[in-house]
Amino acid sequence: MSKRKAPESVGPNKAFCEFLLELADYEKNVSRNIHKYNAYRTAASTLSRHPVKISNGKEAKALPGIGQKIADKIDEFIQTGKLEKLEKIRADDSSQAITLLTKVFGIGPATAQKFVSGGITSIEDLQKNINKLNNQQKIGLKYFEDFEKKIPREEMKSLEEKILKTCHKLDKRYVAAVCGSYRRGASESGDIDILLTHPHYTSTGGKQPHLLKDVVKQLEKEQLIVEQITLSETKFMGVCRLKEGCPYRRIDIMMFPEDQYFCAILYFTGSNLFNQQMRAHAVEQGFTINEFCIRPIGSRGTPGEPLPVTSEKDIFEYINYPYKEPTERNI
Ligand code: 8DG
Ligand code: CA
Ligand code: CA
Repeated sequence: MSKRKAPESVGPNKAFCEFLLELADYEKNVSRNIHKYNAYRTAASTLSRHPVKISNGKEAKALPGIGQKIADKIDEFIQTGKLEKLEKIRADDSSQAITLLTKVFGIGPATAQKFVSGGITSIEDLQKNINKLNNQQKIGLKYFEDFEKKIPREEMKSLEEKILKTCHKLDKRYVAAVCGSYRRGASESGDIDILLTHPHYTSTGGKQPHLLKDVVKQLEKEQLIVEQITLSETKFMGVCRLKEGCPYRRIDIMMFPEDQYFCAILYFTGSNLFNQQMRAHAVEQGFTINEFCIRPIGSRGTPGEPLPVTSEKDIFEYINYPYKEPTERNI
């Protein structure tokens, strides 16, 4: 999966969304406070969907997911045109360096901090210290500029067509779908997330490692996949390119048993925030959902047996949640 990308900051409250997302990034990468990160992102998501420009913190606080502290920041921003906290962060070289290094695929916040403490603070520094990088990070560095580029929907469509065609050339029974932001209708995506299943592969029927490997091998033969990062029975991470002249793109292919396909497609369609909210609702209704299955939670708090699922809608119905089309899951 790609680095968690910011929800789009658009609309009349764009300026607020932008500073909230910048604060969110700081909390994730530098302070490593995932709760604050989630709080800022939830607030930004709410504001990006609010149709009118808010004029003070109090108005913002009346919206879901915005508390007093964020309301205060909005007031400060409206009154002074800036945020002291953000000014400090921007002026701090080490915070800026950590934020930069985490943009490299394979470098997480902890590794970025380690590099920065060791004096490695730029992309050039990474290039000079290749020996300190693992395989995944080397690939992240090699394709740094391309991976920063968003993939236009048209290119996503062409990639989808090619990959599906390849799968079906191997075996008509493969079922494959591009999930992630593409399935949510995004005009551009950060990477390609493919979900793959096959009727011969079920959660009780044993492993079928060749099913994913065959697809990867064939896509390599067709020169679509150009680099492997990891390949297991169930997950491939790598690099692909539609054709010469196009940028290199990050691609994930996840293989799921047929009976878990719909929980998987729900999970990998996202958005991440949508999943969080849906899972929270599920728990309130006495269910637990993950990328494999939905299970009722028993009286002692332990999950029971997975429930039968034959569509995404089934999952929504179990937990009494109004069905949302993928394009309505962009929160
Ligand atoms: P993008 O690639 O266009 O930036 O957006 P995306 O397709 O929504 O994000 P992604 O990082 O490629 O992840 C694909 C889906 O995986 C995402 O929509 C929801 C699901 N997912 C979660 N939790 C997490 C998580 O913690 N990390 C990642 N990478 N994906 C997650 O529900
Ligand atoms: Ca991804
Ligand atoms: Ca994606």
